[in-house]
Amino acid sequence: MTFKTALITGITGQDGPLLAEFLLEKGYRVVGARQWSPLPDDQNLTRLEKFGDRFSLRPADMSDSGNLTRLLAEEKPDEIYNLAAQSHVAISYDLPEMTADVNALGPLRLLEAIRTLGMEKTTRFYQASSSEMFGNAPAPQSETTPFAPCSPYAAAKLYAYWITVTYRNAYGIHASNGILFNHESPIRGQDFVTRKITHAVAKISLGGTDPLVLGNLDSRRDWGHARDYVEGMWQMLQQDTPGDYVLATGESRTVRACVEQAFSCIGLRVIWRGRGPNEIGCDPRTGRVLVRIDPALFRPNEVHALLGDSDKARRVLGWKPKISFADMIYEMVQSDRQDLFQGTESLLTKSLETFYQNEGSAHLIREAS
Ligand code: NAP
Ligand code: F7E
Repeated sequence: MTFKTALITGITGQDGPLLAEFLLEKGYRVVGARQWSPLPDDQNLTRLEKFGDRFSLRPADMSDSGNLTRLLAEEKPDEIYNLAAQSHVAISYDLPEMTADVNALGPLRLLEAIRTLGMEKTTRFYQASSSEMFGNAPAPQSETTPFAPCSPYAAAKLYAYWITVTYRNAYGIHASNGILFNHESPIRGQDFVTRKITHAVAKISLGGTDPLVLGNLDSRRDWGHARDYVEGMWQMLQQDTPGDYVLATGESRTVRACVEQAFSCIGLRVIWRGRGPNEIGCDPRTGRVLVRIDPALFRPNEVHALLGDSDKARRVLGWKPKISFADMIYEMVQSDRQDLFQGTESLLTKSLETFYQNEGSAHLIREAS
């Protein structure tokens, strides 16, 4: 029996391993494309070891056309999921040219390789487009909302979106854009706000004394779980005709609400005092400062409110998110606590001291031990 082969770029990120796991469980052969590094971080890939040689890794860089073309020629994938990107919006202001090269020209290079190799009719292509492309367009945002990118990241992603549509229309490639709203998981990069929050909360629950330091508390995001979203990516490539789909939960929350949710997982309530950069979040029982603001973390241009309308994906793909925001944040806090518990002995010792001081988190500490 022959199984389909999927090529996933960005295999070391958050979505790459989760999508790979999903496809491997379906029987696919999966090739993960990883950029070269002298110190590779394969932590997120350990979950794939159980699939043996149905999963393999190949070196690939989105800035190297020859490398990408050879990779496609050798692996002959039935499906390509282009997840590789410089995906941090704030960093894209510091590295705008690199962001454009990887995020905009990277997908062009892959699409050109498909064309050059005559694989237009045999290889399906998924492009990881982003809700950031909507910028500050009025909510809710759907496939018909006009794009208004307002960061180098979003502008690069918008080029990638349109070049995907262009190659679909010009060359008949089965190429689809998933316009995905924010999605998170325990393996989310620690520089993204949800994971930064859950990691800091986990540390505090284990006796850490540093407050959580954030930027804009009032921006709103439509946060879903990455496990639900990788399924939607696959569903797009199983359709007879390619298309562009929004994946979103249809619920929008502030960063502030995410902080409150995460602290509630360890039995702490947060009350807010002060305004703007002087605002702090405190534990009402002790007055301890749990959250403070660093204006350096504000962005030059903020996307204030994202709220997705994924009606098309729900109707055409039958996709819908299954994991709630509260369950996702709980899972992330728990996972961070587990990692800290296993990795840091001094924190573990401290946590025993806090065990009796903080009734709320006692049950979590017991579970983690
Ligand atoms: P992520 O965790 O930042 O992963 C990005 C991946 O791209 C990493 O494996 C990274 O490799 C790789 N990469 C970066 N530059 C590369 C290059 N020059 N050549 C080859 N690989 C390179 O991102 P994610 O959260 O999994 O998101 C997956 C995709 O969806 C990204 O394109 C992102 O922009 C898009 N997206 C994400 C969200 C979200 O909320 N997560 C929403 C909408 C769209 P290293 O590990 O070596 O750096
Ligand atoms: O920021 C605010 C920040 O970096 C969310 C990427 O996956 O989703 C992600 O982009 C919000 C912003 O994600 C901090 O200003 C406050 O309003 O977690 P984030 P993002 O920028 O929405 C989209 C859909 C993508 O496509 C991207 O690839 O949180 N915020 N304080 C902070 N953000 C960060 N990172 N750190 C803070 O301290």
